[in-house]
Amino acid sequence: MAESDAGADQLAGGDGPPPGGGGAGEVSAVTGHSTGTPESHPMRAILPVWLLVSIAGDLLFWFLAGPHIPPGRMTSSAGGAVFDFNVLFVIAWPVVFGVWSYMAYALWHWRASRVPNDPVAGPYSRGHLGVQTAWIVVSTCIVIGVFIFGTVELVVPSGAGSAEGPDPIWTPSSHTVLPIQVIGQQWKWTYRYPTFGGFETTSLVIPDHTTIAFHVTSLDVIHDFWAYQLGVKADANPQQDNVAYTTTEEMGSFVVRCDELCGLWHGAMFNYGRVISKSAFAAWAKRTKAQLAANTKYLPPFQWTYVPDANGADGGYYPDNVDPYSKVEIYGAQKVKL
Ligand SMILES: [Cu+2]
Repeated sequence: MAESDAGADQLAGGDGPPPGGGGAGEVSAVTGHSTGTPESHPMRAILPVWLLVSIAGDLLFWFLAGPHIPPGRMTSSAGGAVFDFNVLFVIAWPVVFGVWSYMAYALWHWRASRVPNDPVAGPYSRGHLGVQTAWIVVSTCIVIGVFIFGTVELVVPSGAGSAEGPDPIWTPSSHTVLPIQVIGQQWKWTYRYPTFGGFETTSLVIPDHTTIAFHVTSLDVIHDFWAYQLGVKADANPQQDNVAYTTTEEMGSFVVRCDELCGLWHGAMFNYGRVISKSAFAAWAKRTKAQLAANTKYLPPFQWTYVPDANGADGGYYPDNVDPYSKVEIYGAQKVKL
């Protein structure tokens, strides 16, 4: 901005050479106003246009695109991510459009063909107090505002769907939190339900309108539990209980992927999950607990973390006398013949 003001001053008869054929009486093609004095700088005439396009763009985005921004609103953390993105867009758009406007003005105003014999470099600008003050004040307000907004948005939804380690700083206000253990291993995800006897499944089923505490861990290398539609992402580290909270708000299905390069079949390390009604979940949990009872007894007792090598040669999680690829195993996978 400062540069443009000084530039206009110079073009209007300051130290610089007169613009080609124009001089003090130059008429701006952008605004139709004279650039003869600093008060009538074309950028001032662009301000109302900038304001109008900024407000219109923000409103159109908020009401037309905003509700459809991924990852949707299946959980508090997904909805929070959408809200945060939309607010940041609304803040960013006037800045982006302001930069574009000035760039368009600069490209037009200082184009080579307009002043054929002039050096390409524009004039220097120094000492415009108003522009400098506005620049610092506006920049500071935006940065501090975004900092406060970001901090509040991180704290209020109990960590915003991100993992907080074994001892979370921010815990949910809800007193009924359903703990679900997420276990990563090369190369699959499984889920244990400690409040239902510790059975283990290969798809993640969770009840609607419930605060969930995901306890994410790994049996081998570092994986990353990424349930995109839930807005939850947490590293799965061996012998670490990494806690991530979220509250379900809509029913639907979602994908769980590994988001940490973890070996040859990392790309195939995904499965699916569903958010179902509370009553359907209660029935599902009761039914699944009974169905998997024969498998559950072979699992190690539920713990927040596991020490794979302490238990045996088959990767440790399963007892030595149980082949994890046998028929009693719940995954349905076939043992690879080497
Ligand atoms: Cu992985």
